[in-house]
Amino acid sequence: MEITRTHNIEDITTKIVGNEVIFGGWVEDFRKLGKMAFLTIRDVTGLAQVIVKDEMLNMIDGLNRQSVVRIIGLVQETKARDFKIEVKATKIEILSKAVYPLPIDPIGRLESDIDNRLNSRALDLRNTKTASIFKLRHYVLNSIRNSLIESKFIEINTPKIIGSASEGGANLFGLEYFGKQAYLAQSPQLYKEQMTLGLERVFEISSFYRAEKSHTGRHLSEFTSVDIEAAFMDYTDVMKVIEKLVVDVFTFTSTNCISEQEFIGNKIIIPKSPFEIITYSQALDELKKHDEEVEFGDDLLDSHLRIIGENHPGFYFLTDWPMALKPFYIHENEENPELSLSFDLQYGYLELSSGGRRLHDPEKIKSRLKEQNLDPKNFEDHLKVFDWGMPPHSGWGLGLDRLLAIITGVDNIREVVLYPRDPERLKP
Ligand code: AMO
Repeated sequence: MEITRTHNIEDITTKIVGNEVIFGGWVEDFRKLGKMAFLTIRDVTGLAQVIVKDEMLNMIDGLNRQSVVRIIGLVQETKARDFKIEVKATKIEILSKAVYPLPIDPIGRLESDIDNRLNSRALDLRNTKTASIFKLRHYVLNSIRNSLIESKFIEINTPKIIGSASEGGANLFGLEYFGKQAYLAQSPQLYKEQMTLGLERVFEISSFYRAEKSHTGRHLSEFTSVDIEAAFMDYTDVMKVIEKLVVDVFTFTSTNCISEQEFIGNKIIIPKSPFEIITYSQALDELKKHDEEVEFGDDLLDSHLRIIGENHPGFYFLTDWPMALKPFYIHENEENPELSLSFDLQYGYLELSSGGRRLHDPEKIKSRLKEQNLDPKNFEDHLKVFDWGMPPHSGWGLGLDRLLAIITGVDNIREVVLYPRDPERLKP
């Protein structure tokens, strides 16, 4: 079976009228008009109209939509409204047949709910909106890498099978590892901190795992995190890094992903910087004005963040959280030890990122571990690194799937993850 092609559909243009082309794609539509038929064929670059006549009509009789064909034909001008050119087929080969009916209609004429689409995800990608979301995800990843490399960060890969918790004991997936207890990493926290000793500025983009029984549109058991860690930077410095990254990503995608924005139906608007900074205490004051009963030290609930998000639509930082609410590795504010040198980056009610300055004195880390009922013995491999010349450092972790949901304007992060994992969903 010959399978090569000479052209992608986007390259079959008015410039090559009269030429022979060989191209392949999926049958999106099929209309028979007497002794003639019109096929619309899609590949990843676009849509082409093909005119089929004479003996070839028999070949495509009964051909189901989404079957894969290879077409040899001549490029000619067309009167069709939706196309600039068409291809008059001289040969059609059926390379792969699709069943009828398909489990979902990828063209979207018949709406399928998200569960059905996720169960048939590969086919769902034949829908231009879905495909555009994942093309956009590719461009977002590309511009994140560019932004961080421009800020002199070095990309690293840390282990996902680990021997002790990186974010404390809760939400850990355990697994048996050759007779030993192992876990799936919740974040690269400990490794990225250690790497500041050798590489100073590092970043990682990878999957991490949280065994949370959450059923929201913003939590998954497996999510993609963008993490950075930087020596000689304070939390205010890494806030500038994330702000630049967000603006870079919006600028790049808003100017380079025009057709993706059209197919998705959401225009990407570059956010204004600098982002607003609201302290935790200011947030409490705002909540009290809304008659919410909150005291210093209380975590901000989803309902609280919805109120604050309404007051501050778009991106803003929430800073200076109480130490009691922060993980063991976060540095206290030396002038007011009840407060931490930390921040969350919010988009309305949605937490997009959290980060801060880290402790680099191992004795302080040990006492913080004990305060949080964690056993310093389980962190020995990590703590010894702090005796080898650990620089002061800061960093953050950003949920890539949440960023994508913001950029594409979808409510549920499952839309922007190929095969989402949640308490109910382990397959496909
Ligand atoms: P945190 O636990 O806040 O911080 O996670 C950082 C960011 O990751 C995203 N995120 C998730 N996204 C989808 N599903 C989940 N279950 C999920 N959990 C987290 C969020 C969140 O803001 N080590 C620290 C970061 C640091 O200080 O460097 C950490 O993991 O967008």
